[in-house]
Amino acid sequence: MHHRIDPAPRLLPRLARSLAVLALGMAALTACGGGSSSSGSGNAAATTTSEAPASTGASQSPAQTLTATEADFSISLDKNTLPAGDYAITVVNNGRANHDLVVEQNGNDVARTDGKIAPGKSGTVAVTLEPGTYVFYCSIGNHRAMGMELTVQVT
Ligand SMILES: [Cu+2]
Repeated sequence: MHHRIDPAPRLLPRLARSLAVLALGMAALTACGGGSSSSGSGNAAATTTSEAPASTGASQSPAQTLTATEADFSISLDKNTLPAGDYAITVVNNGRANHDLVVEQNGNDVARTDGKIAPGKSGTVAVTLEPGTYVFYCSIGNHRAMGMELTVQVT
């Protein structure tokens, strides 16, 4: 019986000490909290570094180039097959009238040149083409009806 009672009084001081150590540890952690701003900025720097490869991955698909040549009154492209993707379209006006280029999908204009293009000048259109049918046309006057309309298949 005596042997069973003895251990208990020994445990209590040990528990008290453990709690005291825990309290000290908590205090130390709290004190470290003030210095966590420096380690926080370190984490931010690491995050910025890790984002660099991600942005590189996003730019892995550079815009494909396409040239649309316009005349009075026609539109022609320098490519017959257009795989889906981002495009930087150069619009060259070889005509004597002002022209522009509008990209239409399902009856909705999705991209266009920034204003009209004077004779001998060129413009650009940035557009993402999805698989399907598009129409490239000139929106100036009655040019579309006069032939400045081109159906384009994107695959
Ligand atoms: Cu035109």
